[in-house]
Amino acid sequence: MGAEQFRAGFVTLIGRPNVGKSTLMNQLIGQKIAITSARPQTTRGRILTVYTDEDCQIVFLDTPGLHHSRNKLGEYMVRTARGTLSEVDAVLWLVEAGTVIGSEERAIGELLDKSGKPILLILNKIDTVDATAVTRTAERFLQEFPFIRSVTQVSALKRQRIDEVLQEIRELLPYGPPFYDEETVTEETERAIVSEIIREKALRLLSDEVPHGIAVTVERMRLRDRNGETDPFREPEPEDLMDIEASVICEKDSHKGIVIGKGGRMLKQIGIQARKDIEELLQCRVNLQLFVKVRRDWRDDATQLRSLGYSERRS
Ligand SMILES: Nc1nc2c(ncn2[C@@H]2O[C@H](COP(=O)(O)OP(=O)(O)OP(=O)(O)O)[C@@H](O)[C@H]2O)c(=O)[nH]1
Ligand SMILES: [Mg+2]
Repeated sequence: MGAEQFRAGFVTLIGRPNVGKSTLMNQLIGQKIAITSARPQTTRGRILTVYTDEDCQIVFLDTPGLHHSRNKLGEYMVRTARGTLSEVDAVLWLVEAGTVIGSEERAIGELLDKSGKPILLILNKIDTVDATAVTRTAERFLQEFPFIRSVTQVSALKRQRIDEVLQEIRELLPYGPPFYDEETVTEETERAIVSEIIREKALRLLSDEVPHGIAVTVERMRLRDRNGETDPFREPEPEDLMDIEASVICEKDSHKGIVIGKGGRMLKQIGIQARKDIEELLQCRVNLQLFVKVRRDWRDDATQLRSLGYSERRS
């Protein structure tokens, strides 16, 4: 393929919380970078990942779900998602396959129409509803939102028709050289991915209101070789040990005990599950130490949000 025929561009994934944006993005690039959970508002920031093959490069932007925010964190999340619309060549609008159009879909539809970008509707979770319901959803969306370019029915979870999505995007991208070298999968730092993995386990294991008020910071990552020597510039080898110290931050004193659990069992479980994924990510052994801290009502505190990386000043 000659350089003049290579296509490259940016695509954002937009939709309500919990529709499967992060799951789909991970499937599109073939690697788990963004965390996912059955809880709405799992993704809190913009996550950039890269798909590259011999004739195109697609830079994906995963975004937080659009919702009526009830605190400053929520406002930041919605601003972040909307902000991606001006940066991209096309938009994947994700909805669940059985969705009945309501005020939320109309608000998102209006926003997307105004963006002037090509909108590809993705009906996700087709494994959960029957085929006639999926077709009906497609018809209703096309009728109500005539600006939609195409409709693709997928199951992100079951990896069904993922290639069709890539094909739809490919045709819309402008000709041009790639933005990233072909090995690049994400712009996220290792430290950021590690803290997200820990947050994912907390989201999945905790219940009620507690997990929504959780943030995670990684204080220290230090690699030791078999002899206990440390060298910050070395790539990890399987026999090495990465010492990681991280804090699980909650927003109320009463939540601290819940995160720790009876006899420390909850925190231990979060640690065990996180360590497994982190070892896979880093390809070395991991010693993970978790601490629990309280930062009272941090989700509505601008200073706290900034220090946790939930602000536009993040580079
Ligand atoms: N059955 C089924 N479940 C799915 C599918 N895709 C995603 N899910 C599930 O839906 C839930 C939400 O998935 P996420 O990828 O975290 O959704 P999201 O849109 O990124 O959510 P936010 O980050 O909160 O906006 C998870 O439990 C996924 O496993 C699918 O195709 N079929
Ligand atoms: Mg997400």
